[in-house]
Amino acid sequence: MQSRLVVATHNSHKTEEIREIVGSFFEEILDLNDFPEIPEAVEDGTTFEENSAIKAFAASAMLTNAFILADDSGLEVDALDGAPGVYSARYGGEKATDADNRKRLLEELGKTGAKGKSRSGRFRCVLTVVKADRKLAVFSGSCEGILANEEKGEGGFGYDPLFIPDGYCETFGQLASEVKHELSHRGKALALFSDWLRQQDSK
Ligand code: ITT
Repeated sequence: MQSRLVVATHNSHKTEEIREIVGSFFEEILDLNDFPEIPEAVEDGTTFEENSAIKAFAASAMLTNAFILADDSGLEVDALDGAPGVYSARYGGEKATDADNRKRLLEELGKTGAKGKSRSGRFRCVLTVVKADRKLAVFSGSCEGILANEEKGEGGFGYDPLFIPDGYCETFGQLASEVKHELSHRGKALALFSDWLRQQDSK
């Protein structure tokens, strides 16, 4: 197996979660913050699958022969017809912070008047593994839940303080990171990646 994994992301929260879940498979896990010369990929796909592949191949073009994992993820809210979806990172504007995105989400949800279970939604994550410009594997995960009326909890990142996974009363911002990893879109996709890594090792 590879000793180094490069995660094709500038989001260090994602990298940290990936380290926590699959760190034991690699001697080191880097991300694009370690390669400032690599420009930001243009995420102009219309699906998580497309944007995940775009990010993986953009990094691969600059890091010849590196073992690369890209993560494209986001939140779909039923009362908003699936928004923010693939636009989750930019929901609050082109340079939006996580706080801006959460503020816009609460505003848009407020306009719908949706309450309780009608505030259902899900996180989605698509991981793409690329090496030497070849797509080796794609893994997906999703996590169903409902959107809270207000932010709760300081943990996690992004929309976590607003997302209550099914079967729980607390948001991902309140739940321990181990619990989030068991339930989350990324945790599920990374569990499939882990199985794949084990299979590669046994070949
Ligand atoms: P890269 O493109 O550099 O990977 P990004 O943060 O822009 O970083 P995406 O394009 O995949 O990544 O956008 C994901 C959006 O969904 C972003 O707003 C995240 O905050 C949010 N998101 C993804 N996973 C999440 C999680 O586990 N918890 C909360 N929010 C999450």
